Amino acid sequence: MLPFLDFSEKEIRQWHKGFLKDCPNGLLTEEGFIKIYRQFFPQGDPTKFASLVFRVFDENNDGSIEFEEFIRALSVTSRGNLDEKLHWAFRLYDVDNDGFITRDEMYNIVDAIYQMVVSTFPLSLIYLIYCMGKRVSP
Ligand SMILES: [Ca+2]
Ligand SMILES: [Ca+2]
Repeated sequence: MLPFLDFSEKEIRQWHKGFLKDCPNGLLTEEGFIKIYRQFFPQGDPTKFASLVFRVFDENNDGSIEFEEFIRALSVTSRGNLDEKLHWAFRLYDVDNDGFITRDEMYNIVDAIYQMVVSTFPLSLIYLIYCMGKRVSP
């Protein structure tokens, strides 16, 4: 089906089945994406973070995540090599897509993470995520 991925055909079929269950028309909207995040972070507000991640998933920028985009992002974030993961994370931070991560973009993502996890995790963990993020900047 999609031979360039690190998933077996069986795994891809399973993901596809789950994807179609959540999105019968084969398209995951930003709203639907945020809803998924809400299930994982019911205490916080993941809206901002989910929107930022949505941007990276939606590679062709058409406002929805097709299954191919979904599985590709999943493949990179779970099984990609370090370069692929860093590249992916860089795109997450570089909101205006100009190839640089500015201080504002860094604050933006930290703020998004903070809103999402503030009531779920202790502050020390948020700081840790922030430090991990710093290592991604060029
Ligand atoms: Ca898309
Ligand atoms: Ca930028």
